[in-house]
Amino acid sequence: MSDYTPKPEHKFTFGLWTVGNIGRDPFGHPVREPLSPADIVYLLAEVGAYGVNFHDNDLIPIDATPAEAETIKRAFRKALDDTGLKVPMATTNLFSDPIFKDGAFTSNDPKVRAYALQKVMRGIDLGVEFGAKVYVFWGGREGSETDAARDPATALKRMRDAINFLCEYVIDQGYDIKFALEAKPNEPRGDIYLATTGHMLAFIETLDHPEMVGVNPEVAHEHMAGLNFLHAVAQAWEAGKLFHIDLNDQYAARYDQDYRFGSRDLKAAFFLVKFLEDVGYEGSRHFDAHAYRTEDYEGVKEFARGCMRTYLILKEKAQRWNADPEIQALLAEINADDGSMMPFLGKYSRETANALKAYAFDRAALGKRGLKYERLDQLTMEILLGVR
Ligand code: GCO
Ligand code: MN
Ligand code: MN
Repeated sequence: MSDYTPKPEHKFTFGLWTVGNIGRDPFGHPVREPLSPADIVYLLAEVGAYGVNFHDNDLIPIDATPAEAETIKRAFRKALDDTGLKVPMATTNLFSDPIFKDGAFTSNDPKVRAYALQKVMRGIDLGVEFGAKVYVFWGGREGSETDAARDPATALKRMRDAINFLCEYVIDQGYDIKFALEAKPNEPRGDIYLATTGHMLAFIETLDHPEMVGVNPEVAHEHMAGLNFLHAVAQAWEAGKLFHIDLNDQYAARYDQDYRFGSRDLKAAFFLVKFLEDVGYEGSRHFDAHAYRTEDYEGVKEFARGCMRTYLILKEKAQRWNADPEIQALLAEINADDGSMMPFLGKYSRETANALKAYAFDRAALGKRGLKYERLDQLTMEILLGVR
């Protein structure tokens, strides 16, 4: 029997807003009493998490006085010291307060845009104070219900100006923190700008300091758009931009469900875990998910334990997949290469191009070849189903 106990080296993290979610939804009132940030830290330590992340206002309410803020920070710091939990990531709430109803960085009101910058700078200071090395930007309100309100190209320009400003702030302060941009197609706005991880990756290249900025892809957000999450993650990884990841689960074409990791599309979760482990991703495995609204705090703990346990089970399944002789034989066959195309598939030269144009391919034979992916997929399913 394998050991699926979470350990610090697994880098499992949760947000204060995840296990601390009180179960409010657009149709119903909270179903759980709020916990203090310090209590959430103790809860996370009990279930075996490595770290805890926060929005500025998860930790310190937006209207707290400096004295109240100090008291909260002291209790939070004590809980971190008592438990050994780390704060690898922090972020800003740029969506709850009415001031952000039409966006933060992209608002038409310059005062709102400037306030958003002020709030993020203070949030970065707070994150750095607790040791965060990644700062996430999720622009939940950066979008529209009607494009009459704003030209979306103007929105992008404002977004760029804001991130450029904040990169300079980090440099100026000498902080050791990177930015990770998180895309979401909709909810709470009708449409959110920069809707997918792919959009974000393209946007990053237009910034003044692209080296400081990566992405924070989230399973649910790509699934909401009907996309393949692993493909987004792989593109980010390949570009050196996978700075953080939000793990959860979600049915496509529905409201933002934020289910326990692996609870909906086990196969997608398997290939995701396999990818992260195979490539040696070293960042946090952050669960940005919520327990079902049916649960009390015992259920919340079950939820958190379940996220981590499923990850570790899938990690073991991935090792099994990698070690499976039949799977490996199939992969070797599928990827067989007799070297004859080597001259054509490397760097361009005029001679190579001319030789390739003149080469006679047996197109019919190549098109007839069966690729054995049915067998490969079924073997994968049998590993997942526990009979292999
Ligand atoms: C959501 C988002 C948020 C962000 C968080 C951190 O759909 O609500 O995923 O949970 O990840 O604000 O930036
Ligand atoms: Mn989300
Ligand atoms: Mn998220």
